[in-house]
Amino acid sequence: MAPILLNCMGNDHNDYIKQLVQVKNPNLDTMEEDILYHFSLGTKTHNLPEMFGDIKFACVGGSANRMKGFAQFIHKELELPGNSEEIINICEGTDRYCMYKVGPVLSISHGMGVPSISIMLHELIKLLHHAQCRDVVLLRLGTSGGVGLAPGTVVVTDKAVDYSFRAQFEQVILDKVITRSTELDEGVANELLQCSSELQNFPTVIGNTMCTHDFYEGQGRLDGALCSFSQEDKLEYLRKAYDAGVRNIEMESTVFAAMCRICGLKAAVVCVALLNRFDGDQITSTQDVLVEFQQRPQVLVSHFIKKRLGLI
Ligand code: R2B
Ligand code: URA
Repeated sequence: MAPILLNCMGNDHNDYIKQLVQVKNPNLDTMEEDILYHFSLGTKTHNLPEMFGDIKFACVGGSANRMKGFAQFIHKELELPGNSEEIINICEGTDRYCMYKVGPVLSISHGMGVPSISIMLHELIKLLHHAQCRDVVLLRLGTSGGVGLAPGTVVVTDKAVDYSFRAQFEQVILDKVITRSTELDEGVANELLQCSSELQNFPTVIGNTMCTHDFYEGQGRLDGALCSFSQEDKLEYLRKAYDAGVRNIEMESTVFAAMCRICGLKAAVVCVALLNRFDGDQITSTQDVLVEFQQRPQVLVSHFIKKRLGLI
């Protein structure tokens, strides 16, 4: 009898460990305190398990205002008590990032580009680890340039790829370039796609997302302060990207996918295409149209969260 019992306990324990957010840094165990500088939070100054232990969805996006708006939106969608207008920025001690907690949902801004989101992710993953959160899904809600898509189309990322369409992220560590895989969670992506089919008039595709280190030259735009290639060169590159399955271009997905994967976090990227890059480079839609487009990833992710919580 005893060995069977032990075995069961072992499996439960293994499952419990698997669901925890893993950090891959032995140094953290030896530190008396961990200061999450860019969040203005710390393990000694804040009770992170009490503040964040129930988090199940960490939603991130570039703009501070948009992520505040998302927190207010999800507050209404989950029909939580209190006034969504009075929601508090947990990171008010710093203006680097903003963070709002709405029930089991965190909404955090990450700024623009790989370095900015990667700093935020180091601290977010440590925060989730220190808070002993379990079974957390990370979702990036963003904007992007569409490749062969009508403006307003939502792209759920299949693979996050680099400038040469490889599903990898290169990180310089000391004097070496380390290559990390950027595979995302297929199950979550399919769940999101299913959610999109349950919404009315919600054009959504699944496709590869190319992550670049620049908005202008890095994305083959002809309208930056610098440009050394022709319209034909640009179109040829975009066609190659399209043939490699790329449906949108943004600036954070590869490092997001790579870091989540290494730390055992399920992750997805949901970005709306603001324009079709085959048609131009400038974003010409009116402010009202852009605001509505940017709400689309929020609507989709809210539907996903409500379904996961068994509310619909
Ligand atoms: C999408 O939009 C931003 C650039 O305008 C960048 O953060 C991204 O990934
Ligand atoms: N964000 C990007 O990174 N590229 C675009 O074209 C639009 C938004």
